[in-house]
Amino acid sequence: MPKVDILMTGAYPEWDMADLEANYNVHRLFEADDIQQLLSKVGSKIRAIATRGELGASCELMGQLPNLEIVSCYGVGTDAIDLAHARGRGVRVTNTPDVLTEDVADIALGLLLATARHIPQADAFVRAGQWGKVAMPLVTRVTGKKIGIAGMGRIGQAIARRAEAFGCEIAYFSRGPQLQVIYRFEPDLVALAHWSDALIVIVPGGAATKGIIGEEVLAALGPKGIFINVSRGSTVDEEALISSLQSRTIQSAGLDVFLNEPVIDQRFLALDNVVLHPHHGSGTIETRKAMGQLVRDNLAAHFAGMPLPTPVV
Ligand code: 8YV
Repeated sequence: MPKVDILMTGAYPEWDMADLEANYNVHRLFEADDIQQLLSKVGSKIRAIATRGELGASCELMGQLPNLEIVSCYGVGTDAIDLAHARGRGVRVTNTPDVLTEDVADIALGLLLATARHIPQADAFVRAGQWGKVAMPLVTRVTGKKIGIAGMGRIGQAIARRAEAFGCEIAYFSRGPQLQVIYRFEPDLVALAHWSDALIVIVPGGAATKGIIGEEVLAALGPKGIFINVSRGSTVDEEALISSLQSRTIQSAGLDVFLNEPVIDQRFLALDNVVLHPHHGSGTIETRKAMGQLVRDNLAAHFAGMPLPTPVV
């Protein structure tokens, strides 16, 4: 049987690339000098897109692939995929839920600890030979603090379990109360921020959550408040966040996601009260191997006419 033609929007680790190359005709959009030229040459042959969470698949791209059947996303967030376009054309969409939950939750807590306990600053302090010469400034405790979590899906719950182990009190904001959890539901994000010592955001990206963290929420979090974002840069009004950090309206932030990745707003770099992380919450070997496997399993199932392991559309 001839190999199916697939289009990749971005690179995967070498072990996934090798496997995909062995089983499909892989067309690398991310290496094309002229994207339009590549699309006009191979567009009509493409039956699948293999993409990544942050790269997605626009309606403009899918529109140039008349024989597209499936978009398989390496990532749980599908906000960058035009799901309405896919639905309208009967194009299937899959993602990689569950396998990355624990790692993203780990990095949420890691960023909280790094931000509150000044771990990057402490590392710089030791390397600069300051230890023993001046006192390391005292920092903020995490244990026992009030943690507000915006988003109580799988990752939100995994974050909450970790925060519980730190003896933290937990409340959450979500589309509605999540019956499977015991934490206090707070329908008002401003009220949640006001109550919280640290606010962790893990809502899905997309139109419904665009800019939900704005000036009012940050002001409510207050000058001792810590803000952590492991969701999408789009959930935050980044101007308001930068100005809150500059004016110390909030104490500090730990950020895994930004509005313009990877070319983030340069004003973040000048701030000493933010810990920056390059959208790498799921970036462990173990999880990335599982994500790549799931992308391939979804593609293989689709082309074998079998049920998709993790369908979104
Ligand atoms: C990945 C993500 O970093 O799962 C998601 O939605 O954004 C991340 O886990 C990304 O998809 C890998 O490129």
